[in-house]
Amino acid sequence: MPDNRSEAVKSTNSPTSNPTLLAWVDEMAKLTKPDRIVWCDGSEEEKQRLTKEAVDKGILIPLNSEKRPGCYLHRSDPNDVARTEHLTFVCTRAKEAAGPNNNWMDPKEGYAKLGKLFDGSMKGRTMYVIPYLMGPAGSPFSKVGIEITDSVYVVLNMQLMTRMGRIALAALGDSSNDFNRGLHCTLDLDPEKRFICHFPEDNTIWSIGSGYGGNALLGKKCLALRIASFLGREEGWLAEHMLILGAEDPQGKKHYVVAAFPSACGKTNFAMMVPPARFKGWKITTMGDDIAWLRIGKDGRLWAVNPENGYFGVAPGTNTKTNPNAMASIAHNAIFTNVAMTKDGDVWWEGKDGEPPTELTDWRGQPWTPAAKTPAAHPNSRFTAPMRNNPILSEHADDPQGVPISAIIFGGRRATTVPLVMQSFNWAHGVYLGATMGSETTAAAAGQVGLVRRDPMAMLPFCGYDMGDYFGHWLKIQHRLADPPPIFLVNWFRKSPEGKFLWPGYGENMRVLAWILARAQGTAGAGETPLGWVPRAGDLDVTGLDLTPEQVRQATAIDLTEWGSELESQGELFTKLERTLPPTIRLERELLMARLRN
Ligand code: OXD
Ligand code: MN
Repeated sequence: MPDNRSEAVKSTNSPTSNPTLLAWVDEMAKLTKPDRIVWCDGSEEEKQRLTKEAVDKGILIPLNSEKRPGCYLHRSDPNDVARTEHLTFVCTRAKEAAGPNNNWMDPKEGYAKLGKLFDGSMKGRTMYVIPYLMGPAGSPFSKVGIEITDSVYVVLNMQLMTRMGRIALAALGDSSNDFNRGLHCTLDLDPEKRFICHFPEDNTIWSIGSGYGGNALLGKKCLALRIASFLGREEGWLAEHMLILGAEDPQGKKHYVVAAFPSACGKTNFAMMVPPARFKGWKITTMGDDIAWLRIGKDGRLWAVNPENGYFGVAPGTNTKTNPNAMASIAHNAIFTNVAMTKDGDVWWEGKDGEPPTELTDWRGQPWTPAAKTPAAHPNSRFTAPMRNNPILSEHADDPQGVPISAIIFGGRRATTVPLVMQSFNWAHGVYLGATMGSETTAAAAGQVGLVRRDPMAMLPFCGYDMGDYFGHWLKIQHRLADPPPIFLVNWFRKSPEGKFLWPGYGENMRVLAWILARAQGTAGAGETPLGWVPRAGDLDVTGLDLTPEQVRQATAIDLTEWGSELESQGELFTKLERTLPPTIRLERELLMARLRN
């Protein structure tokens, strides 16, 4: 009997007459052979319908409707709980274009290899077509993506994380072919058949075998960082792994900063920070907590837009003290992934408020008590929440132009060496500090946790092209900036020799931010060291902080011997990127080495 399935799916009602889009969806349907096609419109009615379907199939578990109205829990396959960097590929025609920082696959091989896996992969399943917009509607900087997926969990997450449905089709229009083509299928979640392939030259992403956020919500890491960084280089802008926050001082003066930290290093907490009592009258607002698209405005300033519409945050450690605004954001209409569940249908994770309940269901669905040897929530358990739930959401979150940036911050998770804060001497030195940033690995990616690795600008897993060229692109950006924002390096995670954190972090980071903003305006002092400008005693406001002067000294100290070893260990990165490393970056290191030897 002839297989007329693709004929049947073709007749499904589609909400667009865009011929390129229709032809592509048809082609993907012929490949994956779904039983039915559903075009997502992003409506509330659709959300209710798909949520019910997900609940009926056990994909979502409803939570206590009084404690967490509109909230659901999802439990992943235990082997699919984090990004899989070793299975993530950049497929450019020339291997060199992807650079030594990426796994590379020939595009022909990529399409052929994954094509075999996609062939018939949606038989018996529904194929959802998700039109989505990264960035505010009406912004010349926004990008349209279409994600085809077999996962209702992906649809419901994309609904929270992006501007999805009709709004995106309207932005695309009836004739444009300028959209990202994303094809995703969970298949059978077999890690042996898991690949996340990017084809930046075709504005295409094929992801198979995983339902995990960073692998499956294609608008986020795949489009807004890997593909966008590639496009940004061609088009003269930057796609960065950065939060964007606004800070208004008691006099009503507003500034915006961007900050790049690796995954699970506190971007969401910093972006939603509550200033301590000492900083009464200051107001922090959140533009974004993970990704910034940076362009040079007509005024020669750097402007930032958050392409996302929601938060996909790390749950463990989040509580009403560390991040009350995140807690408010997840109070209703949120999806939780791999957290624990209380007896009365609420959520729990390590580091949530109060003592652990005496009985829980852990992230795998097993009974759990505090005597258990394993955590109740997965260390990379997540919440997905609409940004509109955030009580301190910036009034510019939907502004098509974004916000002008006064300072750029880079930061890693480092137990030693890197001081609390340091300002670069100039743009090139700042690019060098970002480029050579090291950080301890976290549970956000599969693999060992706690190893220091170089994570340039927190973009190691996300830069869609050669990292040396990326540094070159950053350096070139300066030429078009009338007044480049100052660049800073921070470290909230330094520890004493006894292994205790030296800095309280969270809201107290406001003290560091206040110094950074004052430096940006030329109103705060600093001392020069061979490494950069640092706050001297008295420059950083530590009034009311529960730390001894010795603790503050230790948190801010620069040990030149430790920096000697740090520079040594940067050597590996320089060797790896040798082919394209800009001479400026090499010279910055040599200059620094010479200063340390003096
Ligand atoms: C994220 C990540 O999910 O960086 O934001 O892994
Ligand atoms: Mn991230």
